[in-house]
Amino acid sequence: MTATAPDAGLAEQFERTIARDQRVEPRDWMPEKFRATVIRQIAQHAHSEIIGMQPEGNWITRAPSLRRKAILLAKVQDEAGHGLYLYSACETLGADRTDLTERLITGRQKYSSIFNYPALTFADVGVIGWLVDGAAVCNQVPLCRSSYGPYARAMIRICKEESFHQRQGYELLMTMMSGTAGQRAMVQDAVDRWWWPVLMMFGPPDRESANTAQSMAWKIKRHTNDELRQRFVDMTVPQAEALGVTLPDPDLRWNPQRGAHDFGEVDWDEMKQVVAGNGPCNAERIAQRKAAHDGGAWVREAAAAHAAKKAGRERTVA
Ligand code: BYC
Repeated sequence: MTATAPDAGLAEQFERTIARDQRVEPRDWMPEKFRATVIRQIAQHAHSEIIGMQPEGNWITRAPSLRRKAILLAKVQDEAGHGLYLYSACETLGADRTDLTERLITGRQKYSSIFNYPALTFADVGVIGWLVDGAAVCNQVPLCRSSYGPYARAMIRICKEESFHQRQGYELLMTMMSGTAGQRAMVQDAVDRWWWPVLMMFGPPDRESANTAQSMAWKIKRHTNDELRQRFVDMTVPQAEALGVTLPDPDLRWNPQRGAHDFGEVDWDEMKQVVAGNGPCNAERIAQRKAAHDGGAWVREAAAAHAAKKAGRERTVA
């Protein structure tokens, strides 16, 4: 139901809705560029949740105890759920889920760079919870106030679950840090490998962010990439201290003038390479997603046949 006629009254109403901090709903008129931007952001987010199941999913069969296995299974299942809410939110804008999946598999739509790094040890599962989900919470809590209604509402539940995920990661790491010297070294090694890629999750620096200005004006995004990256660093430093790990940045220090931490420059060339498809696990992640999609073809066919049969029966009864 795409309303394309830029009727002055409709455009004014849209602007008023944004100015008053109200939500744009699926049946409302919206500029096509707004629609395309929201579809792009939600689709990338949905793809990230689905691809994001892989690094941790690989550890389900190797979790060190039944308790850790049950926790991990539930977490990965939550991520599938997040993907589903987000694909549904995208469909309210007229996007087609099959098409979105196709775009992911063929590399025409992006997903978060972070999931192209490998989870090498079980400490990585804890660090993904603590830092990756921690960054996700920091980035996504403001999106509960995003101007597109179905996205904002989906984010409320997602954020509750993400903050639970973050705490489970931190609890796992606390347990490992109170274990052997080998376990503590494993946690530090995982922190050293994930810290910089996590800072890339917030997107390119504001000076290079193509979408931030317009997305902020439309209140799709509520803060810039750099603002949220700073907030995350400030939030994480005391957590690292409490845990007893060092963050691998020699330039990281409190700046009393700014009332915030200074920190080193992210390797933006590395980020560009990973986003362009040349990260350590890009090919593997997409191949696995494609295999799962192809393997599920019979389920989709059976569900469609069942739905057609059911509709036929209902027509006969009526
Ligand atoms: N990786 O103009 P910019 C999770 C793209 S799921 C790859 O600043 P924008 C979790 C960007 O999309 C985490 N691509 O863009 C799941 C844009 O692409 P186009 C996912 C990136 O949209 C499972 C271009 O670069 N979270 O937490 O204003 C387990 C220029 O950037 C990245 C979300 O999706 C990146 N890191 O801002 C555990 C949150 N960064 O225009 C955890 C929602 C940027 O070429 N999304 N790009 O298509 C957002 O908040 C914003 O879309 C972003 C980027 C801050 C990510």
